[in-house]
Amino acid sequence: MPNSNAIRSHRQSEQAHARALDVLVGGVNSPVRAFRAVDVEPILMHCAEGAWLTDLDGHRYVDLVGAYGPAILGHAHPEVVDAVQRAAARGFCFGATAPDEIELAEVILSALPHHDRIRFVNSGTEAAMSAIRLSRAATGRTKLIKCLGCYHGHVDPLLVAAGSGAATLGEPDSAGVTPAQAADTLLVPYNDAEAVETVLNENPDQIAAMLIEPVAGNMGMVLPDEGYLARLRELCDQHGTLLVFDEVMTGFRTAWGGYQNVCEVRPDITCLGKVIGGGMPVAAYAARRELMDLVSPVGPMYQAGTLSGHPLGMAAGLATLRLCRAESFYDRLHEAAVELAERLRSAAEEAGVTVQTHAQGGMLGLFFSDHPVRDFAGAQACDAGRFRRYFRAMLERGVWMPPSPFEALFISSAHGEKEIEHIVSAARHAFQVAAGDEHS
Ligand code: KE4
Repeated sequence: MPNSNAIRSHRQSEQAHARALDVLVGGVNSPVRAFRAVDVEPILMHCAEGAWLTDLDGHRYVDLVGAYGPAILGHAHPEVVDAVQRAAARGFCFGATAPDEIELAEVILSALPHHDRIRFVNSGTEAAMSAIRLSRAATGRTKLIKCLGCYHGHVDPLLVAAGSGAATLGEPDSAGVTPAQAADTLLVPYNDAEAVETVLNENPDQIAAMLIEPVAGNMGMVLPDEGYLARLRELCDQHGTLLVFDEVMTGFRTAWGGYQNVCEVRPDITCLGKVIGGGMPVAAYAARRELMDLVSPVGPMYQAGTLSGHPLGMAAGLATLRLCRAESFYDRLHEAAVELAERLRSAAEEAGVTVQTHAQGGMLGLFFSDHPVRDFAGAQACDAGRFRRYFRAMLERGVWMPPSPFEALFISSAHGEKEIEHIVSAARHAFQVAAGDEHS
């Protein structure tokens, strides 16, 4: 039974955060960690192992953030730690290609039937930025389509009504993105193929690519309607527009390879990240050879990176994917996510609270909404007050959740029965709190 740590102090976190505020913008290196959406003092972490995190004050939490996706094996998996340590002992990076880059590329491409070349970069943002440049280089067109509520990193032309952090901050357009940069990006609701058809028809021969998260994970988690992604494939083929699947979050998280192997829709370009680096800064973009051969040094599209294909990241990624390749790894993860989503839904019902839940592979979503959520407008209409109360109550009961209603939840292969029971038991209490009013 999780004991409440509401009475426990967070003094070490408070002191460290005060120090951080003097040197790091907002005391963080990524906005969501500032806990602005939940109006709670940020908590800083000391360490993590398996499904558990320990904060600076020694409080322990079952992790439902998974570092926003990478920690599919849980934290500090001994085989991954060992692989990184062995790679580090050989030197960190050489300014030259090393064998692990080749091997990780082979493993990833073996899982992506429609792609036969890949380029490693260091963040999902870089992968999306490169995919945009490649789409424009390949088509000679400039315009892009993205979905309201989908997030592809802080790429200038895509910070136009972005989801995730920007949406939480209530600033759909980011300062510093010039009108010219935003002008080429056309926005459509997620799960609305007709809107995409209209935009393509209104901009004939002008749209280089449509970028989409095949399972949306930055407006909370929203699944694609049956046939939606296949319809996007048809429309892109009709209009000579490239279909870019941003699988930075869903890649090797929802299935071996990614959601493209679940929905069986062929993207022209795939962005990857998170799991493929096992928690190290590794991302990538991949496509068929005729597209990727446009990239330097083979083709005219320039893209480079000092630390691209970093040996320690490659080692972590290889060790992680080797373990993800285990027999029925994703089936077990999916079953656990479905079971947890179902138990959370019934715990909410016991408290008289209606929630919508989704689960796919090791990702799950929970919305405080009486209606199914299938796009960003639906996610924005959810009860933010209930989310805030639920978040705080879960935190006090030792469950680490994303401090924003516009994030997905993640479980790992390290989440066993004990962790699931801990989460559900905390949730029973937290839904009671959520059901109360803001001042309860
Ligand atoms: P990074 O540049 O943060 O490595 O990746 C950007 C990105 C691209 N595409 C998708 C689908 C993503 O989910 C992300 C990053 N996801 C967020 C979580 N919603 C990272 C967490 C954060 O911003 O701190």
